[in-house]
Amino acid sequence: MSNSNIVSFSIIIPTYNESENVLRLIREIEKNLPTSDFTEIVIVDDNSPDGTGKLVENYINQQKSTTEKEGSPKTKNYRIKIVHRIGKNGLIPAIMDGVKQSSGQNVIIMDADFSHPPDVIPKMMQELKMNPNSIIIGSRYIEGGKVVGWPKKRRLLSTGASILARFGLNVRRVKDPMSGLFALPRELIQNISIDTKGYKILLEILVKNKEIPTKEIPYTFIDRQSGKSKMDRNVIMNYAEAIWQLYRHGPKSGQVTINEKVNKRSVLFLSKVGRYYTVGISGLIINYIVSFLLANDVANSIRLLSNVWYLEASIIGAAISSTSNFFLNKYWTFEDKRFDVRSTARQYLSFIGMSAIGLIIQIALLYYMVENLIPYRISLIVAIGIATTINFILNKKFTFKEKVWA
Ligand SMILES: Nc1nc2c(ncn2[C@@H]2O[C@H](COP(=O)(O)OP(=O)(O)OP(=O)(O)O)[C@@H](O)[C@H]2O)c(=O)[nH]1
Ligand SMILES: [Mg+2]
Repeated sequence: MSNSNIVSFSIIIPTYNESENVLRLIREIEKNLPTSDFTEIVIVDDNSPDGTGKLVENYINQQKSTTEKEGSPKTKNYRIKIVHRIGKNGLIPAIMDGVKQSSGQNVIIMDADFSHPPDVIPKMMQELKMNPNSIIIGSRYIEGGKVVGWPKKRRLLSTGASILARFGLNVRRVKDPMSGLFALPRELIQNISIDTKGYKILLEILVKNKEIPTKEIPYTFIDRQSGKSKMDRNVIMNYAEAIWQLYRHGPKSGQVTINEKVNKRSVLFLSKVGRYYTVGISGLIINYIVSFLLANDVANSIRLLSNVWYLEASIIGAAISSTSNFFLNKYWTFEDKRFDVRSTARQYLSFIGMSAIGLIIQIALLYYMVENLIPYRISLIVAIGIATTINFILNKKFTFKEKVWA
């Protein structure tokens, strides 16, 4: 028989405008709870305009009055609690509030919209009892798990974000690190400092507890059938921001492993390469527009802005675009915000010099490949790719005086 003084599990369910789901969900959970443990169902509502909080409140009172009239059934192995918050200020703060106001030795987090089927809850409890001190994750992405009802775009977004998180943040061991359904001992969640606006609290916990064992159990995620989605562009922006902050968490925690350092460096390196390429593309566009506008298009006898010979126009185009490339790379790619005349001029000359070297490499490679019967189009792409990367490394090291691999 369970001891009602000891709460084994607190199921924390954040809600915002879930009036169509919340009571049905509570009933389903009640039906599925094992009798062996005392459980607390904690609804954390952000003052939902649709009255979700009130509904739960009434439900609890109704249960209480039945108990008073008929006496508590001996088998009742749970209680329901509602936490009212003053307003909507994000999913993670709501969850953390729920955790604080609950008392279970273990905590389970789940959504209210039936995306997380109530019948996996007992399985998760069982797993956690068999593996105490670990994180049990309801997983869509291991064998046996799946997602039903998401359009292709959202599926792609979710898979992409998971991959980004798994590899970028070094939580490779978990296939579904962004799951909203998980169970863990209270200690692992209650003292964690959450410093992101993120949407995915599990990811935070995993990044900050790399040594804790995890176990995934498959379930079928079903897209919400009723109620409104809170997934909007804001959420995506917050996610990107949260990933970035978590990523920077590594060095702050002082517990970075060599592996993470390498990981972090490679992400940083790639992000700079990415910016460099982006600037390069902007340069091509600027070059094209300037050359086009300046040139006197003889063939079509159009006079655009001026009337220069097309080769001169092209040289001016190249000069303007290398200048814009230089400033964009200085300010954005290499985040060098000092603009005093002397050092900026020195960097500018160096940048042009490196670009010239890049051009020579590009032409040499192109010549070599085409002579070796590689199709021109492919050769051109490969040559530009290699030359730009070498160019990037040269500028990183000599123009902006950064270590190549840092
Ligand atoms: N208390 C509280 N709950 C929230 C908040 N945002 C979302 N929720 C709840 O958190 C759970 C997950 O939110 P969902 O809107 O289902 O998010 P999602 O699963 O990413 O997106 P959809 O299912 O497409 O809507 C649901 O139970 C929501 O009601 C919030 O700001 N405060
Ligand atoms: Mg949902």
